[in-house]
Amino acid sequence: MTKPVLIINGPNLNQLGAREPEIYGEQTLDEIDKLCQKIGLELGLTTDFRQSNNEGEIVDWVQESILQHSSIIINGGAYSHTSIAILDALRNITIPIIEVHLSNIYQRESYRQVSYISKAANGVICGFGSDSYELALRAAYKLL
Ligand code: CA2
Repeated sequence: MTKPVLIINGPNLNQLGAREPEIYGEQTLDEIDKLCQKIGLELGLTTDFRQSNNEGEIVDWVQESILQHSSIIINGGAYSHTSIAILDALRNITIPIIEVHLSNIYQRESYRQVSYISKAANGVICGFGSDSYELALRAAYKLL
């Protein structure tokens, strides 16, 4: 039995659907969780979907994944652009890591165009709204 795919969502992503739908889409994070469960079922994968506004908690989850999960999908939110702590934690694991973003960060402000998480990820999917998560799950499946 394959271990669950850990899907980590960083700061403010719990607010999805409330503002800026033109950038992030209209889905709530709960709806994205349900989408991931549905795609996971199709692929024979279980998902463990989480959100935190705290950098240290995300570091703890990455460390936990070493024993508990088959792969990580991570939308680090704004921490993607700032957190060496999350990068160090990701560099210390060997399971596949897929970075996702709802928006195309390369079309946005210059400070969003750099991601520390990318330096540890097998690949990056961005710009497809909630479909970024579906594509990331399919990528995780191929890597497993
Ligand atoms: O495009 C993405 O997925 C981001 O990771 C989303 C982050 C942003 O800081 C990254 O640069 C790109 C922010 C998510 C905040 O989302 C909100 C949505 C509605 C209302 C408030 C926040």
